[in-house]
Amino acid sequence: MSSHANTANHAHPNGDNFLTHSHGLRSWLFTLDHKRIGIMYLIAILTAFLLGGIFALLVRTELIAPGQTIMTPDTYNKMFTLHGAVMIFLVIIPGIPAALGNIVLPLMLGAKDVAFPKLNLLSFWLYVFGALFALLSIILGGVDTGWTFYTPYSATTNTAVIPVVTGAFILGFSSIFTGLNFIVTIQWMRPPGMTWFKLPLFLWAIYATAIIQVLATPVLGVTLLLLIGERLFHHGIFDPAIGGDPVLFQHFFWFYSHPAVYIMILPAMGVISELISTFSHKTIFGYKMIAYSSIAIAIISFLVWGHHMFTSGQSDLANMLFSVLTFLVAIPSAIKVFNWVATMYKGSIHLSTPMLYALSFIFLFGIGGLTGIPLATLATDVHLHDTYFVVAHFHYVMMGSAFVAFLGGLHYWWPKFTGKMYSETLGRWSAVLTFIGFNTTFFPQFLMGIQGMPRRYFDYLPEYTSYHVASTIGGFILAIAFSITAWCLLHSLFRGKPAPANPWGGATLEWTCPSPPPHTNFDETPIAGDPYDMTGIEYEGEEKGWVRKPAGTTA
Ligand code: HEM
Ligand SMILES: [Cu+2]
Repeated sequence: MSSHANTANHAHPNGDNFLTHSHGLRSWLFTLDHKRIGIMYLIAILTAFLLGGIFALLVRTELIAPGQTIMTPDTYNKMFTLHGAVMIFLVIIPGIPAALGNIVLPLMLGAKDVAFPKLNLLSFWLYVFGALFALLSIILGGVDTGWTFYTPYSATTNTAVIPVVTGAFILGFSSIFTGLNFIVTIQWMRPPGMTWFKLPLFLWAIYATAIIQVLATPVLGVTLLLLIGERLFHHGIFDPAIGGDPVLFQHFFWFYSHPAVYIMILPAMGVISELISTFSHKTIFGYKMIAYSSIAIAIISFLVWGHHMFTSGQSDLANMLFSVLTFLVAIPSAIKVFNWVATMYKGSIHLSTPMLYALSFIFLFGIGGLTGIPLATLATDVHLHDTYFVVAHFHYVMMGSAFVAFLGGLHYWWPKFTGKMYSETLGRWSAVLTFIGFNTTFFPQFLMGIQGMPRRYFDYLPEYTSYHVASTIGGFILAIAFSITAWCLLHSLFRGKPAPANPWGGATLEWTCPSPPPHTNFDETPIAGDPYDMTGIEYEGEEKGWVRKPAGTTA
């Protein structure tokens, strides 16, 4: 039996919480409080998302008709490069771990902070610094290599490759330090009672992600340094004109970037495990399998990079092995989906805003994951490679899954760290509209991809027009949906009702401390029980939220 504290509904004795604990800009910029660092990440990441979103809308507007619409081909190349680089390196990779993870991880552990608070602050500043470097390239005229920086083009183009690549290099350190910090925190700071198999699944996912961050990111760092070296000193590693091998760059790049896609999706899966259980008011089905599958995904993710290079002239044997290994990823992914559905089965499902995002995730990840299979199949990939089919695939997994899970998590933990409830009506509308806008944008891209529309092209044949028009309209629906989300959340800060400690009925430890939590989270280290034990958690109205009744007092 778990012994969660029951006092949580009452504000902290002296009314102190981490938001009011100290005042002034300096108290934020140099804070060592993981919650404040998480919030600063959140603001930075959402700002980057706004910027990346504007680039996306410009790209989609250009593509609404064949020929030139609003920008020149050169500007178009820079626009999709910036869009991709900003969204991947500044939004999706740090989104869940650095922002939500920072806010929630110590709370879920009943801990006062992460293991290395100063390193945490350093990670944040490295993020800001790296982002500024990357954006400096805009002032310097932009970059046109695509987010993949493929050589030899990236070694020879006269656009601002070096600042962006340096930015990505610095961001890599931010990611590595966050990973290290989280590994040590989860390893050493679990409270009494929290054995490995009592660890919330979000934390298993963060742990698995952190391992990838620490092991894969250095490879990207070295690769990017070599690329900078190639440009500055022409040492002939990647550029065939001076004796280099451009395919080597692809190997190095994907050796990081495939695992990186799991840096994006694993934490998302972790969020979904929490949401599905809480909003079904049921213990999670197949806890151990979900936990093991996170680790399995992390391991397999290192063995499949070659599936990005089936058409690069790689040997047939390598192609076959990478194809088979890629199919393996489907197994742990499917295990998770099965367990989420089984958790909902006969649950008492509440379609609150975060749950709508979770359901969207399951659907969109289903499509994103399944469309990976024809890409992993040699015969079909030769046709689909470098078409819009790939673009649709990775948007279903990165935006439809990882970003939607981020939004789900944001809405789930929002009342916890802001202390405010947002409007459920607005929240649900924006979740539904996001789902509609997303599918309108990206589903047509599968269809045109199958028919041969290449990715990254400025112009296209007239027969693709209707797909592009639909896709552009979808993009603007998404823009409306995100504006509603932003309004809904910002409005709650000023007008929202105060949030109870546990507004949703979650059983993990973060719901036992007040909303917003005090500076040091918990007065005493709580004793952890089963993180998905919902027995005795009952709803006591809007003001009190869900309260765990001591054993024996419930029917
Ligand atoms: C779950 C099973 C998955 C399978 C079997 C799979 C398979 C593949 C394959 C074979 C490709 C290469 C296609 C080509 O370029 O011809 C690919 C591309 C890609 N996938 Fe997946 N994938 C899966 C999940 C994911 C996830 C979860 C993410 C991200 C969160 C992701 C992100 C990407 C990206 C970003 C690319 C293309 C990058 C680029 O060329 O710009 N995939 N996927
Ligand atoms: Cu991959």
